[in-house]
Amino acid sequence: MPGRMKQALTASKAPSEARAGTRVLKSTCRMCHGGCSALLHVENGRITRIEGDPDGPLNHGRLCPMGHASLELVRSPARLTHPLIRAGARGEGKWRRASWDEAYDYLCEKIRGIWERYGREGIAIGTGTGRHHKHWVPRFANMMGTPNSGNPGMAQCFFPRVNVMNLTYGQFAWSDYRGSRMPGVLLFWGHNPLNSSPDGEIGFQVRDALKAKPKIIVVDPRRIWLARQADVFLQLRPGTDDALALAMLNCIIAEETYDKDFVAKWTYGFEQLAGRVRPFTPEWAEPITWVPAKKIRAAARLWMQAQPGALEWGCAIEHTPNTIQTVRAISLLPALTGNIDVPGGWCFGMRGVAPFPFLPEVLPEEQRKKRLGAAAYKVLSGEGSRVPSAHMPSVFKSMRTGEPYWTKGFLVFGNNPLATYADSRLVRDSLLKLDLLMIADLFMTPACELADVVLPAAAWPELDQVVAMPYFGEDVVLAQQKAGQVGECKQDEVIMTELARRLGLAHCEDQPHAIFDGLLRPTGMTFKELAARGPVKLEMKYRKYEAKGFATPTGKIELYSTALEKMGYDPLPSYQEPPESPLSRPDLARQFPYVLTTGARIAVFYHSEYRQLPKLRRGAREPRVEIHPETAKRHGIAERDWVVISSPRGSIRQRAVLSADIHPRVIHCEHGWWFPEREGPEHGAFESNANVLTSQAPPYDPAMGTCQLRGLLCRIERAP
Ligand SMILES: Nc1nc2c(c(=O)[nH]1)N[C@H]1C(S)=C(S)[C@@H](COP(=O)(O)OP(=O)(O)OC[C@H]3O[C@@H](n4cnc5c(=O)[nH]c(N)nc54)[C@H](O)[C@@H]3O)O[C@H]1N2
Ligand SMILES: Nc1nc2c(c(=O)[nH]1)N[C@H]1C(S)=C(S)[C@@H](COP(=O)(O)OP(=O)(O)OC[C@H]3O[C@@H](n4cnc5c(=O)[nH]c(N)nc54)[C@H](O)[C@@H]3O)O[C@H]1N2
Ligand code: SF4
Ligand SMILES: [Mo]
Repeated sequence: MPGRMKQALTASKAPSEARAGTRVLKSTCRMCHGGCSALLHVENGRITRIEGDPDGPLNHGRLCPMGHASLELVRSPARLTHPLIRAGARGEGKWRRASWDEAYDYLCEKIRGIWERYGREGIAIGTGTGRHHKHWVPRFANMMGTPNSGNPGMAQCFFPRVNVMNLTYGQFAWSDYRGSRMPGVLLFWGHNPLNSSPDGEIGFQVRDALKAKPKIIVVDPRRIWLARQADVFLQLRPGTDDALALAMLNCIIAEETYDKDFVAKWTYGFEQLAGRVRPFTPEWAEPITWVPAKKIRAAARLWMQAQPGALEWGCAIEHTPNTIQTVRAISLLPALTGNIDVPGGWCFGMRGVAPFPFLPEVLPEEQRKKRLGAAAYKVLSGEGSRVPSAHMPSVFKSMRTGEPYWTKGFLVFGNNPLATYADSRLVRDSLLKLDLLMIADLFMTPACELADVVLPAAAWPELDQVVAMPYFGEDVVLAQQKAGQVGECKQDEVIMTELARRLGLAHCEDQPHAIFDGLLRPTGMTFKELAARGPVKLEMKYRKYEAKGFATPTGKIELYSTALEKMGYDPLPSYQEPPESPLSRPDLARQFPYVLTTGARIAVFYHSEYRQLPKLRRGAREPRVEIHPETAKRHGIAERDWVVISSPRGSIRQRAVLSADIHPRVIHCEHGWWFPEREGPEHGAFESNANVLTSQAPPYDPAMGTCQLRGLLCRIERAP
């Protein structure tokens, strides 16, 4: 190990004592995006216990309810254990058991047939949110020669923030909880990390940071637990975050509370930004956002006064068609404070692992140009993106219509498309048109029921992987270790590698462990060494930009984005009313008078997952809709009544939870619902699923192709 690196790493202690005859492996929980260190106890090749690792740098021995249910996941009798090939008509739910050889042969023959008739772009590759194999999917797509890979996140989750931060700051920034001081103020913007622990930002760290009693500002249509602790709570109308952020910028600039020296030295385009936000006063924002102007001012002042501050933002700001400008506006709030890359502020990570070999170079140029969305949405699919992805509404359209060409095959590694993409019925209609649908999953989901081939995937304690957290910060490097195997389940990376070998693709000889070792090269360790040693934490260095500037075209934080301008987009943040809202569609609002938001995370489920696990299902037996008591009364709805929630797309039912914590004009539905306990093939997939209500139709975000998942219109009535 290089000397410098050796010093930077903090070793962890040996595993805690185990029963005689038991091996204890150090691994990393991935029941969510992951990052909590866990100990896997193994007896006779079987996992017998999973517990938090006291040496875990992010969790210090703790696990959340989902982490505690890991063993139940491994042992669930509902797990898929061997490959299945469709035996009846598509979607009929009839299957025959197949060997892996048979499944691979079937897939390779179908794939070659599609290549011959429709070209390499005739197959799209899909996945879900950041699981262990998230990078392997776009890599596999490049190897397959298809420009089209994607997932229901990308345009709708995290990548608007990642790409905007790259364009604006040159790198993604994270809140700093390990410096010589804690943040003086935490701004939680559409984000509840205590429930969600997203992207390797573990909620336990945020919980610990609260002990230092920072000032708290919360921007949320619901009075979540954090809002109860807050000094200022801005209860906004869903989908109007852009207007609110512009008004805060207006306030900071008009009151001249910004750090003038830092702004002059390290930012680009201040005068243009000041000119842009001048009309967007808090008084202008009040009727749009429903937040009183004086509260907007109070939030802007507190943010500037209580520095250093950390911005904690979530996916709520990525669920409208003005995502990029919304994220841009919010991202500039820390820049004006000057507290960038300082202890207790917003910091750049130490990037402890080597760049992942995505292999963009093996995708021929003429294929890259065919990426669906590439011409229109350059921040999602083109030069503005870190991990270019296809525009998924366009991919589904190409399945249905053959425009601009046919997508005939869809190979999916870990996603339940009927649950998590907008407009579930449209997604089903699209999938039914395919010649080949393959899904690798842990369970037989309603989407699997539509497939030709279903492959049994390994769960997190059954696989090896390098985990670098948080995403695009990579300050902590951890290993996941294979501690057992259920049935014939295989790890996704192994399935992709074997398919590549049988299809004779470029780089098919690369083995997963060689790639793990390559990623770990900067640490001087091999995967085996990391696994034996346990988690390592890189020593944090601050104000890294002072040496080389920011990695943007001007070397400064681009308040005015020259990169966005070059791509033909607005270089300054702007406001756009969501396309389906009380202001933009007053005609529709007469029939659908409430503003709908969906999918605020709950502690027991991960999107459409874990409804099979009794320990977690006990925490939320049925889908729940949150309604203000006054609103409920108007419709004769009592606590626990079944409620029909309707949008212009369709209707679902969920159980009423009456709560004064939600804005009276806002309705919140849980997302991801289906009922594994119900008969297939549908398993109630369209009964209570929030995405029956959402739409993947245009307009989209002009740079990112994002559609509207929150802030839509709806109505409610008591179910008969
Ligand atoms: N337990 C659990 N953890 C998860 C997940 C899960 O499904 N379950 N999913 C993972 C994934 S992929 C992600 S992206 C993260 C997401 O996690 P977070 O980014 O924390 O997002 P949410 O929990 O969806 O929403 C946070 C808050 O946004 C509020 N909100 C709703 N609409 C709006 C709006 O228009 N504007 C504003 N400002 N706020 C709004 C909600 O009321 C909610 O309290 O969680 C990850 N972690
Ligand atoms: N209405 C609405 N829709 C939303 C959201 C919302 O807030 N509201 N949130 C959006 C966001 S932010 C995101 S990121 C997406 C998330 O969407 P997804 O990540 O696609 O979530 P799921 O549909 O639950 O897909 C996960 C599937 O993968 C399986 N699985 C779990 N682990 C593995 C594994 O290791 N290998 C394989 N092969 N399979 C595995 C699970 O059993 C499950 O069936 O949803 C989006 N959809
Ligand atoms: S926060 Fe995520 S990684 Fe940590 S225990 Fe819970 S599910 Fe596992
Ligand atoms: Mo997400």
